[in-house]
Amino acid sequence: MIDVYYWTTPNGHKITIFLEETGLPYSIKPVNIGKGDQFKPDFLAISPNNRIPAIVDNKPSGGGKPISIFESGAILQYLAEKTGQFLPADLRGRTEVMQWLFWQMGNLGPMLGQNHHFRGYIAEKIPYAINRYVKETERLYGVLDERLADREFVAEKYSIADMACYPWIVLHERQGQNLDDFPNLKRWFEIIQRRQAVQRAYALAKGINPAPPGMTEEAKQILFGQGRRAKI
Ligand SMILES: N[C@@H](CCC(=O)N[C@@H](CS)C(=O)NCC(=O)O)C(=O)O
Repeated sequence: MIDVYYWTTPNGHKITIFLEETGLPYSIKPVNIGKGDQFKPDFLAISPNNRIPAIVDNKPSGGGKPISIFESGAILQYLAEKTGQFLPADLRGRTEVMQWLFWQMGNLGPMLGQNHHFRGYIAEKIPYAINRYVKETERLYGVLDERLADREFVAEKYSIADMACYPWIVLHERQGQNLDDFPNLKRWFEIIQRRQAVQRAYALAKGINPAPPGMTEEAKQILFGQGRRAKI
């Protein structure tokens, strides 16, 4: 059984999509980041960067003590290697998936996260910041669209690279993007959206956090301007 420290955000969905795709048994441990659960010592022991997702594999391959992992890219890689699924074993195929996985981790996630922050979450609208991150989002969507021009998925087959990118594209409207401007990306998006496992992952999220999209003032206080804070 895999324990999944999870909240209903793009980085959380990546892991539940993988687990639903593979059928690996898992147990959700909700970490409500809008209430500050990410600062609890038990969670920080697993995820020292106070971010979801994280997992604990209680039955690692080869036996031994449970293994804990934070960072969604490291988790996807670990689970793909554990199951032998969604990451090719051959050098070229594996390298292709890993470079797009890292591209998501270093570009798509962080930049779109800043887009959400400046465009959506804060009351003060700073035109320079909004323009910077909306444009950068547009650029990254363009990179993906170009990549998908002659292939169905980001790498040769559906992989952990697709699972990492998809939850961020779900929020395209919030990012000021129109998928009609990116026809290859739109086709890819609709193919993944139709997958049963993806639908199950998003349905599960609704059960865990039925709150409407958006952020409460309490959550903003907890999430923004953290600086160096004492554990709670
Ligand atoms: N690079 C990390 C990013 C994780 C991340 O930013 N998680 C957010 C939710 S999407 C979080 O836990 N935020 C809590 C906080 O900011 O305190 C990953 O890919 O796992």
